[in-house]
Amino acid sequence: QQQRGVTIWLTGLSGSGKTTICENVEKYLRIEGYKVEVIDGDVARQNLTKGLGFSKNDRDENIRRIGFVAHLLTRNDVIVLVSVISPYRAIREEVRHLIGDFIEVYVNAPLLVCEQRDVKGLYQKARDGEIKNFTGIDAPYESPLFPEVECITDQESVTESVTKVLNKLEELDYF
Ligand code: GGZ
Repeated sequence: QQQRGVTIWLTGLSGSGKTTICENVEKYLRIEGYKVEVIDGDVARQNLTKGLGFSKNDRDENIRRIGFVAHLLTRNDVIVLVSVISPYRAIREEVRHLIGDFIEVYVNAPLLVCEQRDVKGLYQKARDGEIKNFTGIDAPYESPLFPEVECITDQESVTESVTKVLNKLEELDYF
C-alpha cells in the first residue's frame, strides 16, 4: 500500500518538548521506511523565513510560509513534521484547511515548567526584558481547542508522547 501524505503539526510553548517528540517520531517513521521531512521553526527562521521577527504579523507570515511548504510536501505523499510555536489559533486553522491531511499535536507543558527547563536561557532573557514579545511572557499563546493529540510533557514520558502520535497516525490510516 502506498504511503499517504500528512502534516503532523506540533504547537506549544518554547521548551514544551516539540523538537524532542518530533525527532523521535521521525526516527521511528524512517526505520519503518516512510518518507519524512521535518520543518522546525528555529531552523526555518535561518532560511525560508529569515528576517521575520516575533510580532503577530511576522509570526503569521512565518506560519503561512512553513504551512505552504508543508502543503506541497504533503500532497506528494510525504509525512511532514512541523515544529513551531504557532501561538495564534486562526493561522493554525488556515494552514489546517490548506493542507487538509493535518494532525494537530498540542505539546502542552505549564509555562512554569518550560521556564524552569529554560534550555536556551531565553525565558530568563525575556524576564529581564532583553527579549521582547516572548511567548508566554509578554506575548500570547492560544492553546488548541480540539487538537487531534495532546501530549502533556511534564506528566508523560517521551515514549508515551511519541506513542500517542503514532497511534493517531495509525487510527487515521496514514501508517
Ligand atoms: C518565542 C522565540 C522568541 C520570541 C526567539 N518568542 O524554543 P526555541 O527558541 O528554540 O524556539 C523558539 C523559536 C520560535 O520560533 P517559531 O518559528 O516556532 O515561532 S512562531 O511559531 O511563533 O513563529 C525560541 C526562539 O525562536 N525565540 N525569540 N520572542 N520564541
